[in-house]
Amino acid sequence: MIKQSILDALNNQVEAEATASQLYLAMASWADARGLEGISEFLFAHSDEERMHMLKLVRFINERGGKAIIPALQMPRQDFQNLHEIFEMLLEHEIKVSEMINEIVDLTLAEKDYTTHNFLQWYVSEQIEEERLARIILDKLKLIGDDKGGMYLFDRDISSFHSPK
Ligand code: OFO
Repeated sequence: MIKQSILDALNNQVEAEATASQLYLAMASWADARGLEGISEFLFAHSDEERMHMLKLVRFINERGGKAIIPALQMPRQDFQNLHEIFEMLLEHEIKVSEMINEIVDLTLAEKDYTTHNFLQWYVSEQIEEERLARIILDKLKLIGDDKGGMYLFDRDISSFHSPK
């Protein structure tokens, strides 16, 4: 049976993944309303991925004899200054999620819960990839600056930067 401390941490993570999904959905919708087709598709897909991360946790908790808690969420930001702000926020959020995952990994070792420890390794790798991707995108946005032609190409090519898994 899964320990309560691990259960609480995993349920907290369910909320973090759901929050990320909603935030990226709000960003996607913002980009969609501005005709940024490639960027909105990328963000819609990223939002779906975060929901999948949440579902994976929900299923794992229930399989281990715990009870997954489906949380109420706060309304995410609806408006953003520009793409730079969006991807800065996204990177910041991913860094926070990585820290949370690492803390649960620490806890699983302290509690000798090697099953959950093993399960979390997928999230550890996933976070490396997501942070890497967000940094690549931010670097490209910095290069483009206010260049409209560059932004057109960025919007066209973003899907080839590898969507998060
Ligand atoms: Fe990108 O956060 Fe999920 O794990």
